[in-house]
Amino acid sequence: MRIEQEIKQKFRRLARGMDAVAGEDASARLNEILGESNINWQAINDVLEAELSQSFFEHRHFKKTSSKRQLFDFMHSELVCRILGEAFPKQRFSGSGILEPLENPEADNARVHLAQQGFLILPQRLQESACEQIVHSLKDIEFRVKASGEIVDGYDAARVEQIDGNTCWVVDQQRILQIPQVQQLASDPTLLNLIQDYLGCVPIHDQANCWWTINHQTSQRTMTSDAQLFHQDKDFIRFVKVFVYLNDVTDKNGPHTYISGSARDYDQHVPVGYSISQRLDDKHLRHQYAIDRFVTFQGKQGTIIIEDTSGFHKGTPVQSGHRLMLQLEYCCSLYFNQGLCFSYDGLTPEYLEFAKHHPRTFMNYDNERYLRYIEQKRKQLGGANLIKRNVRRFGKYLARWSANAGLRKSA
Ligand SMILES: O=C(O)CCC(=O)C(=O)O
Repeated sequence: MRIEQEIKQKFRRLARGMDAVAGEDASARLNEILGESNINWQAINDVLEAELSQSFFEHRHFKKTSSKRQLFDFMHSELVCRILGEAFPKQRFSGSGILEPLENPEADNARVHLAQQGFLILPQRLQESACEQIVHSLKDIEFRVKASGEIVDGYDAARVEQIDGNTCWVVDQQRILQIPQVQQLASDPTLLNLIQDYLGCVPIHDQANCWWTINHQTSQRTMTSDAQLFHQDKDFIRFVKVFVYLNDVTDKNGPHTYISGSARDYDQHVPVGYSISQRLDDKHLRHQYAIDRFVTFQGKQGTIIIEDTSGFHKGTPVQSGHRLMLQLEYCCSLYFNQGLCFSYDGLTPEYLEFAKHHPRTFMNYDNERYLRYIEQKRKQLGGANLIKRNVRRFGKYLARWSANAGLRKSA
């Protein structure tokens, strides 16, 4: 069977929840989409196959698909989203949210800005009280220092000096999701409608993290591991992150930086032999992009940024103080899934009700899968911490030994 036929068949099976007329219309639009030139049929077929079999929930999915991530250039990810948008009909998100709704023409301007530039600073901020309640909850949530692997018991501004690295992430993202204000934001209709319009299909919630960024080391190694050199994320075929500053962010405490529009044209600006997880230095990108495309986001507590981080972005190393940043992520499909998922445990009745009405948005929530995932993650972190501790000990031993050897030589 020709691959186009296979794609059409799979599409019909995926779209079978639609009524007959809507199904016919969707199939006609699929034909139009597939009529476009330069299509990577195999990539589209693979995604539809994974959507049908839900193989992205299998342990080996990520490994099996990782070599294909380079294939998804912007044109193809947009195309896949259009197909998914036809197969799983979009539904306007409604209800009263935590954010002030956007009225036209502001809403239209926001959509156009996000579509063209790949980022948007929302005109409204998350209220101070909500930010403070989130910050308060972080005090009881474990963080992990990215560079050293050490576990920090909870967020504590007074302990910044003791942390051995530049960036901490939460160990268990479920704990962030359990904060009621985070759930209110993750289900906010204004936010979700903007994201749905950007992706072109129903958004799937896939991350809830927090970046605690500290002033410490500016070695190339730490800046690489801590996302403080320009890079692209390729977590999924198409996805956006939502960043919320939980404290005021100035040029001193690590503002996030983005190259406007680079999600669309990055392929024209990368060096030969570039691979997607590679870090690029500022010098290279300054030769490639006009200065006015580098955007540094300073902002008050509650500032919300929606960003397509498949464009070039980085955190700026902190000079003084620290930065706390909440991060949500939404994707078009769980293809490329690495296993992170959520459970329904500890979520508010309002959020659970919302989830019931939006099954695709919440398809990455599963109590049993979550337990397996977190168990495995704890095992991995335990092993990784042990290795890192031993490497550090050996490093210290080596430093002492060479200092002594130096002394002996000069004596
Ligand atoms: O602002 C930052 O610290 C960097 C964030 C980042 O690189 C990411 O979310 O992928």
